[in-house]
Amino acid sequence: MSVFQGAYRAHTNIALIKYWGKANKDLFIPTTSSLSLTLDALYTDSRVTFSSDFDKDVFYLNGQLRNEVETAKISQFLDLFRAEAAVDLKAKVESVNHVPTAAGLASSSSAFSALAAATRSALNLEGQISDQVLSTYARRGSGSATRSIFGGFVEWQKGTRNENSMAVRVDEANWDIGMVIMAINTAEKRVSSREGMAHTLNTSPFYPEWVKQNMIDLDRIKAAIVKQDFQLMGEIAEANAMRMHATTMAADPSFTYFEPETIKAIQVVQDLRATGVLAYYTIDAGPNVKVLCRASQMDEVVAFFKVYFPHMDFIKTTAGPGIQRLD
Ligand code: 2P0
Repeated sequence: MSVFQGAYRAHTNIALIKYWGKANKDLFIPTTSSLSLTLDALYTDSRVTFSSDFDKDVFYLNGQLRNEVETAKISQFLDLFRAEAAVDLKAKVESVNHVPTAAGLASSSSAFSALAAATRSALNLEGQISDQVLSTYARRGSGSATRSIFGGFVEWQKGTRNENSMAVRVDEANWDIGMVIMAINTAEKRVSSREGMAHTLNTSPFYPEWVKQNMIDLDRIKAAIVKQDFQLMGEIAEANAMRMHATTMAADPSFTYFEPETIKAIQVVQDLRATGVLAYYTIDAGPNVKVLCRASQMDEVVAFFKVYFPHMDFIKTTAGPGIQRLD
């Protein structure tokens, strides 16, 4: 009997310059590059065991055996590594999401980067697959997973083909950066990001402008990060998020991820900023608002928000690391 095992942790990331659309659906090549902040408080642990004793792949998430559809996605993902290692063993995948239940955050970024790293380790592929190359594997599970291989600020360079659509480290983000996440609605989203971005790309007349502007935003935010210009970084991130959401509103039929509380939270961030606190919002394919602020001012940000949202759950986090080996 042969048994191979690997276990890794990967942290979730939140994009400051968004990924919103695929140039190649099968390979997950995006229409634009994007840039994110990896977060310390939210992560996935994944353990992969390959054994000649197994006759099919099985997938446990948070201790529960998952259905065939979900397992088939995991199998396809594992096949990329099985091909590279030239092995034909079936696997047991055990993943645990350490995302506070109230977060209501999609965890596909941490899930597929943790799984990619655990599988590389189990099959002893470290010599063939560097961390950067590993990001091209993670990408095939979910686009945002590309960026979770590394910590701090990370760019996903869109590239032109499978081999060069990859993550690149930008900055460790160890300069007083925090994020406060507001759990406005933690229910399953009505339009998945995968469907939402495809529908927007296919029908929104704003989409080509989004692609052009995203390149400008990316160059500007990288310059702001290098200079550690927090205010400029926040302003660009906020504008970029709104530009992404504008494309959805101009889609046909139109849709939005915003809920009434999302708009209210945006206004609270603007009011907070008027008091002199550097705070900027970003919003993904759901109603929850994430506030980019100084780590040293996160308590102040939460206290301000509590006045308007007394029953809301808040998660405070600083920048997180890249993939980490477990055991
Ligand atoms: C991002 N989002 O850059 C953007 C901003 C949501 C809005 O990446 O189809 O789960 O698996 O590649 O990565 C969420 O989409 O989509 C996402 P797939 P994914 O973070």
